[in-house]
Amino acid sequence: MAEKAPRAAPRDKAARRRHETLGLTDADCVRLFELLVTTRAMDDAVASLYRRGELPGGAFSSRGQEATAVGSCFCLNKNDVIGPVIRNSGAILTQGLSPVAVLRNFLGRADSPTRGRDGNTHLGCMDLGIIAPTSHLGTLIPVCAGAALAFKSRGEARVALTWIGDGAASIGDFHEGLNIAAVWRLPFVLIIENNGWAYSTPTSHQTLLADLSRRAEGYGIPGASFDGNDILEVIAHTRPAVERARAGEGPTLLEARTFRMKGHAEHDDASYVPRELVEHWKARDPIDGFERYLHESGVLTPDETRALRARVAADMERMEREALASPFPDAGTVAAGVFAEGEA
Ligand SMILES: Cc1ncc(C[n+]2csc(CCOP(=O)(O)OP(=O)(O)O)c2C)c(N)n1
Ligand SMILES: [Mg+2]
Repeated sequence: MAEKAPRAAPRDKAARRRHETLGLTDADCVRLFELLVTTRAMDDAVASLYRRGELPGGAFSSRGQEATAVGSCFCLNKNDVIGPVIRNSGAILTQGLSPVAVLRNFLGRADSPTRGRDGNTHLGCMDLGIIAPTSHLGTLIPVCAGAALAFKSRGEARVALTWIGDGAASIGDFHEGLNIAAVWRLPFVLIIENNGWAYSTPTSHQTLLADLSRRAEGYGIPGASFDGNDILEVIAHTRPAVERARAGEGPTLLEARTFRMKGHAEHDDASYVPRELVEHWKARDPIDGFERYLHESGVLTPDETRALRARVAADMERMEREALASPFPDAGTVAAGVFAEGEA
């Protein structure tokens, strides 16, 4: 057996301790990196399928926001529930769904989670605690608060977590869902993913607040804003919020500051976003940043991260082929399961 390449000696002990002070092992860091790289590879595969005319619907990407989704979901237990939105493909992978299931869903195939009824991102899997979203922004806040109410009523130590964009945080459901979760001290965590834009509307046209987490004060709950492109920061803030919820102390409102590195969806070239802003955030790419941390802390060598990236790329190509080979639903059955089938 080939001998393992020697690891770089940690240049800075404080840098190495950063993940250890959060209770994360080196193996946890490798898993986080793998999830980040897999999320991007999957989003890129979806974009490529869209451009090749393979998708019946649109293609959304979480490029630039992977650390927020993966890091926050990493703080949950397997029996907790999440309500993912369009920038949370990393969360559904972290919760345990296979990328091939997501690809099949975008392709509208019969063996996808929506059995070909969706052809987009509206997929869930209750076995993995993933609540399927609808397109109506904000609705997952009261839905997840409702799941949290069920956990509390049954005396189960489970947590519900969902995300909301900076734009959708202006919707009435935000207030109604978060307020009732606060008043009833529900085991609920809400993360605002402030990526600077709601389609072509900048955040400054949505709110005068600089720190969106300050809204927490209005609900009498804790809040914090942090760098959503630094996965260790995401974990450092989400973990106490999840623990607080699980301990029966109620919800927390978090704001992850991040950036949408593509347009709203694949059809949008984002020409309205200033070039300098894109460059500013490109230098803060969450995956490249974590890779540098892994090298500096001695968790993985550059050769090891390169090999991991190559393995993930090869796996994604295989899963894309597998998804493309999946059957379309039988046209005669497409209405089955769309509406509740009760008595007339
Ligand atoms: C209630 C509602 N209003 C409008 C839309 C149309 N819409 C879909 S995504 C979007 C922008 C969302 O921006 P943001 O909440 O910041 O999330 P991001 O796309 O930046 O992740 C809009 C206006 C919708 N789906 N639902
Ligand atoms: Mg936004």
